Amino acid sequence: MSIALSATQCLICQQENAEDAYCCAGCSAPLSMSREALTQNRLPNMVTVIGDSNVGKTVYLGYLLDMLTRRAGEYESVPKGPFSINLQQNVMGHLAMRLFPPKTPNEVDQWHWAYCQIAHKRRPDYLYDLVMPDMAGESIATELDAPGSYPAIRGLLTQSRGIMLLVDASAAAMGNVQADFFAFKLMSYVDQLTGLGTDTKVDTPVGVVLCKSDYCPQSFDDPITFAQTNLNRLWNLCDSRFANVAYFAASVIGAIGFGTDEDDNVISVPLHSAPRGILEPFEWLITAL
Ligand SMILES: Nc1nc2c(ncn2[C@@H]2O[C@H](COP(=O)(O)OP(=O)(O)O)[C@@H](O)[C@H]2O)c(=O)[nH]1
Ligand SMILES: [Mg+2]
Ligand SMILES: [Zn+2]
Repeated sequence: MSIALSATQCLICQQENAEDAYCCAGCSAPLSMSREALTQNRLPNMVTVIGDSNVGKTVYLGYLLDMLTRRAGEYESVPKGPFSINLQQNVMGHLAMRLFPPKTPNEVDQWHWAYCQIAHKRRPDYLYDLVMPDMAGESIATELDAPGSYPAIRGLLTQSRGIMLLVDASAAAMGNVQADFFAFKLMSYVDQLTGLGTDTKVDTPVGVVLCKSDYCPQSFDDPITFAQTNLNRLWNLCDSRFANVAYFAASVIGAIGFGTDEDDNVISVPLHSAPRGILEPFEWLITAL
């Protein structure tokens, strides 16, 4: 990969930006990614978190970042830019009040990019860039159906060294095919981006995170069989086209209750948080890079 590093050029969509810009005018990616790469004189080691709308991306990533900043595992995260802290604060703050954080807006200019640098505690010189464009799943769906609609998604996936694909396991277990199709389409898009022939598998590591697994605990016992059964299209494509895929069940909720909001709509209430399988997919992915 050859990218000429410059503090004003967006790493994702290559657009030139003003000297004092905070976000890219083309794709809203934080320009701190370019600045960090330049000051540290290295190409980014990008890991992207992606998935359909409502699969649990915000909750998962907010929780993961919080665990990392509290040094729960082998790695430590240093947030770059206020949105990354806001994301974490938003998730932890709402869960503490027994609420899920509110939804992400749809407009491109309202995408929020979480960007953190991750360092291994014993090897602090080796840094990874964890990015999540907290975009609405609809934008990703639009890009998958009509490639070129959102150049940022293409730029991001082309440059990612690792991908965390989040899937709604509870929907999949209940026979909702949308969960499978979305992930299937996304992986097929990634496969085509690499432009490899049929005899060569894509070696970008992909961690498939089965979110909301508290609803379907069997996924914790055997995530591979779970995926093979409930996400069969995705599983088959990964099996035939990707060399480096692993499946992980994850959940942040210990028990869920049901209540109503001020308009009398039924909402789920996270009674207490009990993280399971949050760090594992991340640590696997970093090791696999
Ligand atoms: N039971 C359960 N529900 C979850 C979990 N994570 C998220 N959810 C539910 O999924 C909804 C969407 O989560 P969110 O992180 O906002 O999804 P996003 O659109 O992918 O960012 C939340 O409002 C919760 O109702 C989890 O670990 N367990
Ligand atoms: Mg979200
Ligand atoms: Zn850009």
